[in-house]
Amino acid sequence: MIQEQTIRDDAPDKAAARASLERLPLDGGARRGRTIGEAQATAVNILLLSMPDSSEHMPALAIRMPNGALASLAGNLDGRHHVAIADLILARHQVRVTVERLVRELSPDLVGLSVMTFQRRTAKRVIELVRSLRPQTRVVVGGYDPSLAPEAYTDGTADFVVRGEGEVTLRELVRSLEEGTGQETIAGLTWRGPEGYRENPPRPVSRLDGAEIRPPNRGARVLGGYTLLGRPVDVVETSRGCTFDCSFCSIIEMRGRNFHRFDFDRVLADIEDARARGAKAIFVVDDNITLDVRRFEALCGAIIERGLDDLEYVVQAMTSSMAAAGDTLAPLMRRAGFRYVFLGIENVLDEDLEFLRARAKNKERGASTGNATFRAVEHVRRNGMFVVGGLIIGNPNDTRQSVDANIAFARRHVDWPYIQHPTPYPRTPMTRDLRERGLVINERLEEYDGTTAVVRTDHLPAEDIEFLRWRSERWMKLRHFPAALAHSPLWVLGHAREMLGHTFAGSSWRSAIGLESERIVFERYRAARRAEREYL
Ligand code: B12
Ligand code: SF4
Repeated sequence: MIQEQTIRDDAPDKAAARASLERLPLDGGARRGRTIGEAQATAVNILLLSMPDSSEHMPALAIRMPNGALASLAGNLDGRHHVAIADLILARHQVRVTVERLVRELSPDLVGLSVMTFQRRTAKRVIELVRSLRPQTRVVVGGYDPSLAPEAYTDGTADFVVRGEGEVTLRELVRSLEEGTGQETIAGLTWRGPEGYRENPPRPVSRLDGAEIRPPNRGARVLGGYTLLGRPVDVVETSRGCTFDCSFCSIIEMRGRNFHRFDFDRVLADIEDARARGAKAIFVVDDNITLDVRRFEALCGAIIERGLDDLEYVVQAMTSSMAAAGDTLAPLMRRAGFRYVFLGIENVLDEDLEFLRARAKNKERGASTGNATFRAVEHVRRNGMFVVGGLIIGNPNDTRQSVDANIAFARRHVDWPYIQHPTPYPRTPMTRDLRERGLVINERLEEYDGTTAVVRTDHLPAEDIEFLRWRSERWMKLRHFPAALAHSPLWVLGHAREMLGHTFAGSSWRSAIGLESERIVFERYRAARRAEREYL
């Protein structure tokens, strides 16, 4: 019942989308009016939400992925509780009406939100809405933004902030609410007591080796319509953590430098579960799966052996590992069903890699040969997979020439560009550095989506950097359309107009024949992005 519900994001009329919510389970409604803690040991009604905000590179029209954290959290609550997951990306044009409906139908005792920094403003608006609809509902926030900037939520916004990994912390929090006991002993939790907020000690990261972290509960999802270019998509994790410390990455402050693996039985069962629920594509969300290349190869072998190679996989990989192990790894990946490989190239210039603390990425077997990136790209492409090229341009010393060099590289060597600008996320080393140099020019966090330049360089204004990226990336993306068409003809033909509309947002017939400058088109594109960010 729950799984059958579908809000199609591209549904032409809102009535259809509303109708698809008609069948939300009503058991929560029967419990309306009760407050947790009133009764001893009663099940808690929990609603978990992820935010609708997406980045330019993840157009919701074509890519709507579930938030993996929420299913994992749901799978780790005690079975007697009622839990519903709603990924608001699936209802991005009807956020208000969807939240109203969910709160009315489910009467949640606890609403949990998963938030990235650029989603903070939307999260606060959603919380305000929830509180206005049901004042007795408690609010817990988690994910990267609340973990790394808890102070943004302890101004009355949230009742609880879960810092770092959430499964065990949330489980203990829900138990404490159910039993009416306090939160003093729950590691990793910041909570609101009678004398204000209190920050409990951090929770050590889980080693993922026992039964502490149970498998995800995808059955708790109450909205449908996940897609990756027309294929139903799900997410799976096989490991957590990374031992590198790139200056722009939030991972180290989030969980320290470590790497823990789930065992293969669990991973394969998880993929099977996703497939049984209809997934045809899997996004592997590991922080850095290529830290243990031999294990990754063995995993590909296990996927093939278990017959799970009929799915299509997308994964993020480190260039140095791919360059060094590509001879054996890349053919295995292809056989296992990998199609898109996101390579964190970051930058093709050594000086910029130094600033990003990512020089290791261009090394092969520890030697600074300076061409690991090229070798990695070659391995991926030679084996029939596509390179999603992650580059960061607009670093402090970047000049027009260095920006152009990276764009030229992307044009030649990547199949789908994923070019971003340095973005000062809370507590990363890069953020400190950029602030000390006075380079941050934009404090509107909702624009910290990676493709809005919010940092200038010593030589270029932020707007020019973004313009250069935007101008070239559109055409690079267009080049991938034939491959997408060959792979998913019906879907691409059915959505070609909208996809082109997204890629060339801001263009008009006047700009097409040269009567309007690209700068004017760029301004229109930026205005459209600003409007898009107003979800409620
Ligand atoms: C996979 C991934 C993606 C996938 C997302 C697929 C999906 N739908 O899940 C893709 C490629 C689409 C993506 C895109 C982006 N990502 Co991303 N992504 C990641 C990555 C690699 C892993 C995240 C993950 O799923 N981990 C597995 C889950 C289980 O762990 P988790 O999310 O941390 O959740 C745990 C806790 O945080 C907590 N928790 C989380 N939510 C909640 C909610 C509650 C209520 C509670 C109690 C606890 C809780 O409990 C969870 C279980 O332990 C991270 C980290 C990294 N190494 O780079 C970046 C990361 C999360 N991404 C980031 C960013 C910025 C983006 C983009 C904006 C730009 C970009 N870098 O590409 C876009 C925007 C996405 C969009 N919505 O449009 C940043 C976030 C920084 C910040 N401070 O906000 C990260 C940290 C990378 C970085 N730059 O440092 N991303
Ligand atoms: S290698 Fe990837 S996950 Fe690891 S610190 Fe660098 S960007 Fe973050």
